[in-house]
Amino acid sequence: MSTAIRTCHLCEATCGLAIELDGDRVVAVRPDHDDVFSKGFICPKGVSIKELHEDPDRVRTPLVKQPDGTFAAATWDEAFAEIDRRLTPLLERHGRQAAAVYLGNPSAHNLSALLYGRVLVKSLGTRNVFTASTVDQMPKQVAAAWMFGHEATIPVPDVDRTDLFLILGANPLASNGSLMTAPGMRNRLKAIQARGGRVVVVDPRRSRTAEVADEHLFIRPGTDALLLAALVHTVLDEGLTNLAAAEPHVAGLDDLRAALDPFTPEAVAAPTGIDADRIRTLARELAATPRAAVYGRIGTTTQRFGTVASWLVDVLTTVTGHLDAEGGSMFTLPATGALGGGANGRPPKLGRWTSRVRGLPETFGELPAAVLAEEIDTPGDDQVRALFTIAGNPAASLPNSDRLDAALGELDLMVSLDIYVNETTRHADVILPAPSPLERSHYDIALSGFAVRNVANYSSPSLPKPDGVMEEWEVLLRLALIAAGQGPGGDIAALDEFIAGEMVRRQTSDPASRAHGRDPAEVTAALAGRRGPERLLDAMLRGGPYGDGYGVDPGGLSLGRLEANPHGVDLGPLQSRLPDALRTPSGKIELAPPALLAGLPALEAALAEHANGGLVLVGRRHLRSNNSWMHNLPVLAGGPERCTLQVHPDDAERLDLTDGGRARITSRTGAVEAPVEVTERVMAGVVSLPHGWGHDVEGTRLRVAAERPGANSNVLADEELLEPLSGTAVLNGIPVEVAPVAVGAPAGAAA
Ligand SMILES: Nc1nc2c(c(=O)[nH]1)N[C@H]1C(S)=C(S)[C@@H](COP(=O)(O)OP(=O)(O)OC[C@H]3O[C@@H](n4cnc5c(=O)[nH]c(N)nc54)[C@H](O)[C@@H]3O)O[C@H]1N2
Ligand SMILES: Nc1nc2c(c(=O)[nH]1)N[C@H]1C(S)=C(S)[C@@H](COP(=O)(O)OP(=O)(O)OC[C@H]3O[C@@H](n4cnc5c(=O)[nH]c(N)nc54)[C@H](O)[C@@H]3O)O[C@H]1N2
Ligand code: SF4
Ligand SMILES: [Mo]
Repeated sequence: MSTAIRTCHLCEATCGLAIELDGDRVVAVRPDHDDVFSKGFICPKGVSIKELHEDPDRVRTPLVKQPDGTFAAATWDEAFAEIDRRLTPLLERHGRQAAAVYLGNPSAHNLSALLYGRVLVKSLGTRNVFTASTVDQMPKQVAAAWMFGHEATIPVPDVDRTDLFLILGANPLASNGSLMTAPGMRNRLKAIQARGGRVVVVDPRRSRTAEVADEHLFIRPGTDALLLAALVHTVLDEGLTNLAAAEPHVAGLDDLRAALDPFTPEAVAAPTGIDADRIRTLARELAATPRAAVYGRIGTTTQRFGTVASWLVDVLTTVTGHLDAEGGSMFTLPATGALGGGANGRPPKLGRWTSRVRGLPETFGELPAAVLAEEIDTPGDDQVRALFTIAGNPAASLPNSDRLDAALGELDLMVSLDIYVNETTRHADVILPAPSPLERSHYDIALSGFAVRNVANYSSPSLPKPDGVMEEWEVLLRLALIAAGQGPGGDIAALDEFIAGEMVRRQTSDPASRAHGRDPAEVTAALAGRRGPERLLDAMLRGGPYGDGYGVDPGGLSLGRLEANPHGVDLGPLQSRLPDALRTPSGKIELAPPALLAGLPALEAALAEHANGGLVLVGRRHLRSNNSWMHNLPVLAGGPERCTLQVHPDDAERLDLTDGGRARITSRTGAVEAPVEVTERVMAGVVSLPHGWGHDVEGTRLRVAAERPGANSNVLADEELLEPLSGTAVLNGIPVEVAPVAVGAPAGAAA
């Protein structure tokens, strides 16, 4: 018996796991009580890693689609030869724009995809790059880029030291936190309350987090920006403005004041559904509490005013004196270097090109994922004919799933780097599997940049890689070489050398790096003996802010040091980072960038809106689910039905819906059916259905998930409803109609 310590890669909380092994067999997954950050917290998904590892449905060899539509196992050589045989002539004939890439959420928790995904993208040379960001946090990135100068310079709530925590549109007790890496949120919230602090949740549903909070304010979906504007308005109007230590670094306060003039608490009360007096007192509480943090997540981003709401979250923090302050919202300094590092003073990279069909602008190098379907199904020059999906399930995750599903079926070539035959990959011509999570190393480069403490934690593979398993970074490099026209047998070791050499060159010439000024040959020699992600990670750590500088500071971090500390290395609480963190052309925090002020006229128009009896749909997450892809694991799949339509009793009565009965939900784009859950936990006028379900399509290999398939809520999400400043899909606040399904009516029959 032995125990392997590793960090869970499944969500953003980065919990420490202790994997009990008997030889190569997993006996149990337990919490790692010695993990410097999670200290023994894990959730049921962490435990399910055993079942994920053992899942008989998990793809273990490359699969190639046969003429009869079934998949046959193939060798890696056969799979790459097939891709080369089909991709190379396609690119020659139709050009580089005929290829598209979609990178899904697990890529953000995956060293291979994070460090080598871009190599494939670059090698393809296409502008048709899509990720889950534009169904997620892109509004926050756009707001951060304008305010702070880099899309990754996003402050995180310093939860462990705050005394007033205002949470909008997030349910960390289910999601375990997002853009706020903080394992064990329940205990962290309890600790706020134990020290006399308060937690206030703004949500159209009484979520699990709202239930444990000191106060819950129901809000009409899509109106958070109005509430936030009124909170800022009140602070400015009542003379409560306090920029605190950020004062010398703030620009645009007067422009902000003028722009927010229409948004009084009285004006937003009707559209938001929140009492004007409560808005005023909340603003005063935020201003009067020495340590307070404001945090908005999915409910504030994937909605029609996502970028404005994301911007105003940090404006509110700033004008109440809580930006870059202990217990407020702070910038991290991760071990691999600040995410927003690098060049100073350039405006954000936005709108440098547009999508072919709808002419929508790119955002930081990617196009809105909501246009993927039309780029495939609309004929013309540069039509997308080949698609690579990397750890993504767009058929379940993007708006108007019916259209996208049909479009995926029309592609000339689809290649998926994935571990399941699911709603998306069933359309692939070739599926290339990834190792089991236990067979690979892990370091959360992306999420440690949003952690509420600075922590570094590396996990070696817990189990040896079985014969025939190929690392994802090697697969990505092989694909990159095929895309570059070098055929299926290109020299990936040479390409990897080149990539590492580029990193060394960047480090040695970057004044912020601890390798600055060093001889690149010497640095390269110090990294010898490692390759792939380990070499790049070692370089990032050693040149990073706590690094050993390749021997200059022997106590500093290196991959070797992390290997010797499997429970992680704690680098301490967040520290003030102003003005170093700023990368705006002015070097200041821009409170009122014109590009964001441009979102206010539409917001002002929303002041005239009030409840009209129509229903809007919002989503929700459950602790035992993870987007679309963990429904095949028995330990998570059991228990009560989770894909239910939550309906307020008043609406249920009006619409003749009964608890436990079925409803048909219809939007502009489609219709689905789901069991009804009548509950006061959702506000009147709002219905809630979780996303990531709908596993009843043909041709998948998800035996457990297919038993309780649920309905795909993205059939209802409208690809035409986009938040204009970031190209992010509106996934919360979708107008729908709901009607009962008569008992005994055939499935799919309209009621
Ligand atoms: N209506 C609605 N839609 C939403 C959301 C919502 O709240 N409401 N949320 C949105 C958000 S926040 C996100 S992030 C997206 C997620 O959207 P996606 O990233 O497209 O979808 P996931 O469900 O995360 O699917 C992950 C895929 O990665 C595969 N996978 C898992 N592990 C690995 C691995 O180790 N390697 C590889 N190569 N593949 C792996 C899985 O089999 C699955 O196919 O969905 C978005 N869609
Ligand atoms: N268990 C589990 N954990 C996960 C995931 C998962 O699928 N399952 N997904 C992971 C991913 S990819 C992400 S991005 C994160 C997301 O993490 P969170 O943002 O915490 O996600 P949710 O739990 O969906 O919480 C969003 C809340 O917003 C509310 N909401 C909807 N519309 C509005 C609105 O207009 N205004 C306001 N104020 N609230 C609104 C919903 O009712 C819901 O309670 O979770 C991650 N963690
Ligand atoms: S909270 Fe997230 S990181 Fe922690 S065990 Fe659960 S899934 Fe893994
Ligand atoms: Mo996400």
